[in-house]
Amino acid sequence: HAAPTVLRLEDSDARELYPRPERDSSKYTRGVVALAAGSEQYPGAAVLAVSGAARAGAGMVRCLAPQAVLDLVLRERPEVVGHRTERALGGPDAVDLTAVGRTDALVVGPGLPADDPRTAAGVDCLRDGSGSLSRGVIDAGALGILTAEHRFGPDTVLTPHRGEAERLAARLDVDPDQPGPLLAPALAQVTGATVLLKGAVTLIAPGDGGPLRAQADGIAQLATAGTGDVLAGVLGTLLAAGLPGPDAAALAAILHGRAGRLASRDGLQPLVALDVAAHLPEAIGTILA
Ligand code: NPW
Ligand code: AMP
Ligand code: MG
Repeated sequence: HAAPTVLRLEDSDARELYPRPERDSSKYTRGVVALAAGSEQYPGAAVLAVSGAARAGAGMVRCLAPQAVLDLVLRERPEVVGHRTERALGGPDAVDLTAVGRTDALVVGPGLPADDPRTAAGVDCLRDGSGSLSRGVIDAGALGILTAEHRFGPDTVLTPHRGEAERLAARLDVDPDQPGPLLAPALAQVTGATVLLKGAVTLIAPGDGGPLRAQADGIAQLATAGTGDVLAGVLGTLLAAGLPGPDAAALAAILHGRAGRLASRDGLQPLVALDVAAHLPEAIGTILA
């Protein structure tokens, strides 16, 4: 295989893509993102993902989680609408997470174990054909349940880090050892989804064989627990606003990288994941100015 052409993402791409609110926008026209995130083991992942979603400019953020997780989320982010999953789901067999109310995009996975009822239900919502929603993010624990039977459309984005990508590839009969610029398109091709492969250079591969794009503007201070959960939330908001999967993924990578740069003063000082979320408005403002 020859190495594919990689387009490097620039601020000008973000300026073009960011969905600025229109004069007559409402919270519903800007987009509603629902997140199935956070568990007893990882309650903080829900806080991080909803913070990324809210700070990226969502019209509304819903969080679907057990009460103990919602208590934590709402203490940190009172603007989030909480849905207790014990009630919203009515049991492990319930499939339609979007039954909680209007939802434009679903994020499933941050802080979720593979056997949480929300994991399979969320992935099923997004499945090609039978799914009730075509727009969403499959991250972390939800990547761990994907098999060769799963197919998605281009507005569903898988967001593995290298370790998750390799484990997924092994299950899908894709060579896990190939370099990122080959691995990301291979995973996109077999799943039909857009694949955002995270790392020092983040790669975005559309499922239809479209051009590979790279975001290399992040700083190594982003290598800390929970920054990927923030990214999943940002991406959910951009999908809820109606951006096509590959564009939403490109824009999320640019904004997340810039917020990390601002939060760490160009990499001079450490950051924590919530700092990345807190710097998203400044990242957006700086890029759009
Ligand atoms: P090794 O050991 O380096 O060879 P996991 P996770 C490998 C939640 N979080 N980056 C690595 O191999 C997440 O949302 C909650 C990372 C290792 O074996 C998930 O639900 C937080 N790993 C859950 O925790 C904050 C790489 O992959 C394995 C790699 C688990 O997520 C933290 C790690 O993958 C976290 O976000 C790379 N570039 N390359 C919270 N505060 O609530 C290879 N690996 O086991 O899925 O662990 O990413 O920590
Ligand atoms: P996760 O492992 O899911 O928490 O995601 C980690 C996030 O940090 C992703 O957005 C990565 O692109 C980013 N990241 C990790 N390591 C680096 C690095 N060395 N330089 C820049 N960004 C990084
Ligand atoms: Mg992660």
